[in-house]
Amino acid sequence: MVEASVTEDSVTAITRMGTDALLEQDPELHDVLAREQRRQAGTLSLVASSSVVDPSVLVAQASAAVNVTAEGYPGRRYHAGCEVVDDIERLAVTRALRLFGASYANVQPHSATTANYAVLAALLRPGEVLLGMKLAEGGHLTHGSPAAYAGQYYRAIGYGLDASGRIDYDQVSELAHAHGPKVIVCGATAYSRVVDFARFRAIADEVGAYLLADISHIAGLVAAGLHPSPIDHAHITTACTHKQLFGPRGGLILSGRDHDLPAPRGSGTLASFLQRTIFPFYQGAPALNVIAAKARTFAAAATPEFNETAHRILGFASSLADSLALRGYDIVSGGTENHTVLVDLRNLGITGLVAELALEECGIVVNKNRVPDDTTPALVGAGIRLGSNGAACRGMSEADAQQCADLVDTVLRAIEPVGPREYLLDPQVCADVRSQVASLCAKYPLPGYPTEL
Ligand code: DSN
Repeated sequence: MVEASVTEDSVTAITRMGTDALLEQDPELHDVLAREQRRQAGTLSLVASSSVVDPSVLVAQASAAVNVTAEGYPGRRYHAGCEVVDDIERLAVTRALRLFGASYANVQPHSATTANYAVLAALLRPGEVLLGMKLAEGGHLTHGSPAAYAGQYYRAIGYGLDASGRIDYDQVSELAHAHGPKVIVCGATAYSRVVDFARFRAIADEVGAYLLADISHIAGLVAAGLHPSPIDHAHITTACTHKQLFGPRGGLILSGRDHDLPAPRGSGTLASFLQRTIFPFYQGAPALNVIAAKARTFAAAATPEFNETAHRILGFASSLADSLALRGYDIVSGGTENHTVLVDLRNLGITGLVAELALEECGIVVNKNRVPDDTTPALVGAGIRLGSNGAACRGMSEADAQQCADLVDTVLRAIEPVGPREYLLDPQVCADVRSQVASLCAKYPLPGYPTEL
């Protein structure tokens, strides 16, 4: 039995006792968790949706707040015993409002997918029209993909990119006028240019649609003021907290100047509608431990250190895109204005899957991705998506991005494709790149994580 030390505070004690108990009672699971930590420390993650969560966020998420069942909202719960967790949720809401300059925040969604679906399910009846970005051109499953709930329960219309690889706003306008959507979704998962939220809102107003901005991928840049904010353009903004905010896996709903519009189809305001939308309409009890971790995340995202990281996110991605372009790579849209670099590999004759596998063999983690006019299956992809969140969080600079581009280039050019999924790779190239990746990772350890593993 692991005992608490009298000199420790309760949070420190439970964290230590928990890890000691895990080691003692379940060494098998402890070993896998330790292995995963070592894998992250020793590999270069260029996954655009990846994150490095600060240990203080991990501790908040592992806190005893998880034990509380608290359906409802602070001060209006359906269970007793919520006095303290109410303070946790109020703290998270206050910090979210301040961080994004919003007038309304709901920190209960379990993910951005949940947040998006809750909002869509509340605003749309099955069969009504939803206009969102096509998954294959950079959108998200929840924005209306035929593979997902949104694409199957609503009449989902998709917009895409123009010839320059930017959102085709004229097409958005034409489709909106032709189909009269009730909701227009903007925001993307594989798009490297600034989103013109004001233009989306103008189109939404012309056709009487609600505008939903999903900023999951760019929430950190928005919070840092390095990407225009949708808060006062969109009626409703959603985000996840685990990508560019470096927080726990979870979702967030925000609203700005429109929060006190009359509620759709009923009484109250848009804000009270959104409260009812998450609970009781779509979710049950919230995860208060995750909300505690969100509170920690929002505070950290308001610091000058976070702002420096956000600047590095932009600098690293831009330098990576430029360096790869100089080496002959076809960068979708020709560059980047955020953290994402989408590389079309068709001119190299290798698939995204083969590139992903070969890079991972060499210690570089990316994800295969479809690119505009891609005819490959989603699990193959004609390109790869790179991102700078992880590297920037580790402190890597624009010069490091050039070295990363060199490493990626070295691996990709050494690939001998054998099929869409199979390839050969010179073991010496692999060993050389792995060794350079190990040096980079040692130079830039995961911030706040132990270096001796
Ligand atoms: N939305 C997916 C991505 O961007 O990778 C998963 O988070």
